[in-house]
Amino acid sequence: MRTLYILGLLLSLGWAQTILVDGTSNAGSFESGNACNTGTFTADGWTIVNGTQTNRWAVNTGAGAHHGSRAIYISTYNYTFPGCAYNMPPSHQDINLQSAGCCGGANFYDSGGSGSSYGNNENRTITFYAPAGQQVYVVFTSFHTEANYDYLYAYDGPNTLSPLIGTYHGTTLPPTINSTGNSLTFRFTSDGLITYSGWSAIVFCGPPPTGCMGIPPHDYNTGSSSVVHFYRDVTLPAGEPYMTISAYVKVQGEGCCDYLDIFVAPTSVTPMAGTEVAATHRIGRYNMVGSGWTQISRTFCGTPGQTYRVIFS
Ligand SMILES: [Ca+2]
Ligand SMILES: [Ca+2]
Repeated sequence: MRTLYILGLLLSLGWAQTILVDGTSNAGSFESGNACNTGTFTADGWTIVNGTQTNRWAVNTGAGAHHGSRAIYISTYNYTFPGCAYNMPPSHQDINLQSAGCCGGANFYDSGGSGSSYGNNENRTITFYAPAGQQVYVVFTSFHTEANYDYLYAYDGPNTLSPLIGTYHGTTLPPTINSTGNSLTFRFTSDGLITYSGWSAIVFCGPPPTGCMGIPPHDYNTGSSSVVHFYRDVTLPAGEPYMTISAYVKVQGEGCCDYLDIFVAPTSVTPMAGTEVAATHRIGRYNMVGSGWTQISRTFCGTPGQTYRVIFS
């Protein structure tokens, strides 16, 4: 039997926030249930998928949280990584992210850095290395070169002889890219006229194949009828590759079998009662957290401007 309550408050820390659930004055709750306070509750932008189950998602309206009573927040913020910033170098550089202490994130810019443009007639390369068995991930947060004249190339390997991943120019933000091995090379070339601001990106190491959080596969599988969900879509703001979902939860279920899961999936994923969301989308799993409210916080990264489906199951 599952007894899962989600509630929460969240982390402010000065980041931009989207309030997903605000328990104040019964606004924004998911649904009333056996353990809920009385009152009128609404889904407030969330889709609840309970099927025929009696499980209830509840948002407490009890005292004491960041925004009124209890809420779930998503926080986004621009990261900078002190000591871990690389401009496109005049001559080739190999960057070992692990030995530099930058596997958790490094800022990567054109030759002009974050504040200036690249130069004319550039031909520069850099290679980032993750530890063996991991991959290099790159999330672009801004991009502007002269279309059809100033090109950024990404190669899946240690040099420009490695397979070409993509060629980027103009004002279209490159997609999030990653190596298949543990190295990724960039080359930038510009012609002799007209320069722009270049790019800003975040480079980090991560395990294959599930992306930023590297959540390992799980071997747990339920009987089909007890899987319920609630979900809504959230768009990452421009320039914001990271999203942190924070909440206070109570999770009291069978130690063997009952979990609260948090997923971030493409909007093509539609949760169905009785069916688990694919584990590859999971960013958090909680079981036997206890009878008291416990704060949880999970961060994932995606493509700025893209819409994702946040799913609690
Ligand atoms: Ca140019
Ligand atoms: Ca720049």
